[in-house]
Amino acid sequence: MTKTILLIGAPVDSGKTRQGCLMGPDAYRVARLPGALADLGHEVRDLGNLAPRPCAVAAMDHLFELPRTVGWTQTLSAAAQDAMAQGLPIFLGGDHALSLGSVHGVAAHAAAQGRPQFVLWLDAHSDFHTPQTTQSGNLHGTPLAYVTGQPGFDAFPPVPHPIPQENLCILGLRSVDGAERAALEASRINRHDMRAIDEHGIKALLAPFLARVAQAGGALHVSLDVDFLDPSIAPAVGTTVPGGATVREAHLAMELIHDSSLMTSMDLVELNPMLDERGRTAQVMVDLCASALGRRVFDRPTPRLL
Ligand code: HAR
Ligand code: MN
Ligand code: MN
Repeated sequence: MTKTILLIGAPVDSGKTRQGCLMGPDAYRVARLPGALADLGHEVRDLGNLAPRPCAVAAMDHLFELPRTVGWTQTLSAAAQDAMAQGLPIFLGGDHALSLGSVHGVAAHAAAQGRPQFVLWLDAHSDFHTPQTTQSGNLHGTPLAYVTGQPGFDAFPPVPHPIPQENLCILGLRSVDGAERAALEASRINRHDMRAIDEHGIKALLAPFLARVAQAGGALHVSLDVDFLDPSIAPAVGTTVPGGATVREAHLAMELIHDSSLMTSMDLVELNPMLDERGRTAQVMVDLCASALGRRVFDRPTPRLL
């Protein structure tokens, strides 16, 4: 089925100290993301790049760029709610702090429609810190705590529609801090580390989650962090962790997402073009996004989730 796809540039670079993700949206354009999606028959509208709302909250010493990140959250939540009324938004990051806003916005849209919101988080990291537990002070490590309604985000917009923990699935984990690990273990979040992918394969982990989304008639937001991938295939990220997903594992995840017809919004995050090698990371992200939206070699006569 062809869709109206809205490309929303979100050059967020305030979520961590190492700069460069602000070049991400243009790298995706240069790597021909709009053309790749149009080739699949979709109507593609590039809405250009957003800018953060000026924000008057007080800076906090232990948090990097808090006011700017709050401003981005306001801007992105509003943009996400707008875009959801028109089609399928793809947020071109920008670092993962952008998901504070994109997920906040899509969750508000789903709530207004009376639909449960689900989130698939493909990442080496769990990004489940609060502003109190983060050791680095980097807010790109906090979006999952924010959108599930954890306390401690007083400087941010309130979260009237928290994502229920059981509606979240994290795949690819291999770098989880102590405080996050304790919080995750006490939570109902579905989480799978790289060992689980090694032992069971990505389909055995992802298909049951997709089946639950389908069963619930839910909206599905997919947040793809570059560092989900192994650094050997995706070097352009500030927080590389060896032992990540292979090209084929990642494509299979995207292909299953496409077969499910469930994805309603997507983030492409953490690409730092300054760290890339001849654009190969931007290219692999474009190809993965195309797989999620229907690129394939052969049709499967009966796509099956389970
Ligand atoms: N947990 C570490 C921290 O809080 C690293 C977080 C890194 N996050 C990302 N996105 N790169 O997943 O600083
Ligand atoms: Mn992340
Ligand atoms: Mn990460």
